[in-house]
Amino acid sequence: MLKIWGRLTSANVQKVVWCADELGLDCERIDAGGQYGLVNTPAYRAMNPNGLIPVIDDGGFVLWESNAIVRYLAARYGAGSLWPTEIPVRADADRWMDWQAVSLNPGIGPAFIQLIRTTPEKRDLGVIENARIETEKKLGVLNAHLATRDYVAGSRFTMGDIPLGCSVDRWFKLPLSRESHPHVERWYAGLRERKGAAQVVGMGIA
Ligand SMILES: N[C@@H](CCC(=O)N[C@@H](CS)C(=O)NCC(=O)O)C(=O)O
Repeated sequence: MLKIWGRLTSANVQKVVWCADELGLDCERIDAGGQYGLVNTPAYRAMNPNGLIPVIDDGGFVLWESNAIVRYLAARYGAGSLWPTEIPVRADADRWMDWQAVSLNPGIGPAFIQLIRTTPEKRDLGVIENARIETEKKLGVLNAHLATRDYVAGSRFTMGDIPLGCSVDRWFKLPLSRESHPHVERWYAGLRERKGAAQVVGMGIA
């Protein structure tokens, strides 16, 4: 059975839980990180020396780094579905996974920390505004891409939609004013209907 370590309030853990659900995998999730601790124990550090969540153990194969985990599960259990077999389609899905981590998340992350994890008197409004401006620019790029396709890698849902879906879900739940990105909104509304997304969508922001 697949084991997943990490609290469900983490968007990075949500990616893995959503992916496992899409693939119909039998799995056990163990709360770790945040108020659950565990990440500084020697046993956990032996699995992930960074002391971060998520981590998986799939029949003795241990892996950390959320997008790498999504890729691994898709490749191993989802060839032809989450893992496109056409190489250009797979490269497209891959590209949007990298973009989520290196372009989109650096804007959403600071906005989340300031608005959700920082008390009002300690909030830095300049950080929030910069994060908002950067994220709106990035969502404009995604919006233009989704104007001509149903999902990030084309006409079918793939692994590429999962990390972005978690990031956009988080962005839409943040208490701040947002610009309209109709194609992103249409795509996100479709993702919300998926059974695999239920735990992510149903999660409050904390
Ligand atoms: N790049 C890593 C980032 C992992 C990460 O930063 N995880 C956060 C939660 S989103 C964490 O472990 N925070 C410490 C904690 O929850 O105790 C990944 O995508 O897996």
